[in-house]
Amino acid sequence: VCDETGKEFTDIIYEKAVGEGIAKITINRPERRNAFRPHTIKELIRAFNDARDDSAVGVIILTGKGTKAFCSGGDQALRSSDGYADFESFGRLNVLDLQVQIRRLPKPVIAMVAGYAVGGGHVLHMVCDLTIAADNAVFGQTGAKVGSFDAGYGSSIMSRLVGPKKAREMWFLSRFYNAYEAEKMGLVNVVVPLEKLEMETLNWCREILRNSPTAIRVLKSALNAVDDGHAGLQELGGSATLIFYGTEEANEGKTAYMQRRRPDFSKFPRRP
Ligand code: 2NE
Repeated sequence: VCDETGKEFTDIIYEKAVGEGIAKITINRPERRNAFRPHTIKELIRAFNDARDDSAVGVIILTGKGTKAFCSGGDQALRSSDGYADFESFGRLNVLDLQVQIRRLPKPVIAMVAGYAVGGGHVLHMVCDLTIAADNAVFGQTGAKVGSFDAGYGSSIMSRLVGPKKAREMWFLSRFYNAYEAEKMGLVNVVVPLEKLEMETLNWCREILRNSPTAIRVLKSALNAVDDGHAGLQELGGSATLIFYGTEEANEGKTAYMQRRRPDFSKFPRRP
């Protein structure tokens, strides 16, 4: 599968189900339990951009290759004094850009988790809108053990999902939790047998795709708005502008400007 520039991906697999409205992005480093390097993140960002811009896509699945891991976080072999470095001499934490991208993407992103979702991989599933877990899934933060932390979404979203006490437990103790414990904690939406994971995820996608894309777009930004502060309100506000541009009232303003006349908004109601 090629990306939009025609270059082949090396660290991910990017697929679209033609006529279905579903894109699937798979982290493809199973020999490293799907740990990501900066290059992996760059490819993920390109694939998510493509799925966002493709109006035939309504839902995006994020997953990991194989059944052993969704993602084990940053590739520790590439960790440097200033982030993670692969082909470049300086390190970076570009996974933070990916988290923001998923959060602001106006389409639902579903994490389909088999095996380990740990460290930065655990944060990735948390920033997705929904998580469907296989019964072999394992969740946890390893930061305090390996000398790392995510003090951004990795902390604040977790606290929202599981509550402040449990979030402290997850981060301070670095314990792992099985799929059923994670479900009980509110970390995942549903747990299914491993062999049914893909089918169940597709069913959730299809149910979403039957519903109004605009309603879902506005709901996603509304559900994030308070937590995301000014950026969250800006995202929600952008949807309001987008919808307003389709009205006769907005069009009158633009048309009057183009015709160099005074706009006439008199016929538009001032609703209570
Ligand atoms: C994921 C886990 C629990 C799996 O254990 P197991 O026993 O199933 O597999 P094993 O043997 O540990 O791993 C298989 C191979 O994958 C590599 C291992 O080194 C091993 O390589 P070989 O010995 O076969 O050569 N591997 C697995 N995870 C890796 C990783 N993250 N980086 C590099 N190589 C990795 C177990 O593997 C595990 O605990 N992994 C480490 C999890 C972890 O600590 N991740 C980093 C957290 S920090 C982070 O992600 C982060 C952040 O905190 C802030 C910003 C950005 C990122």
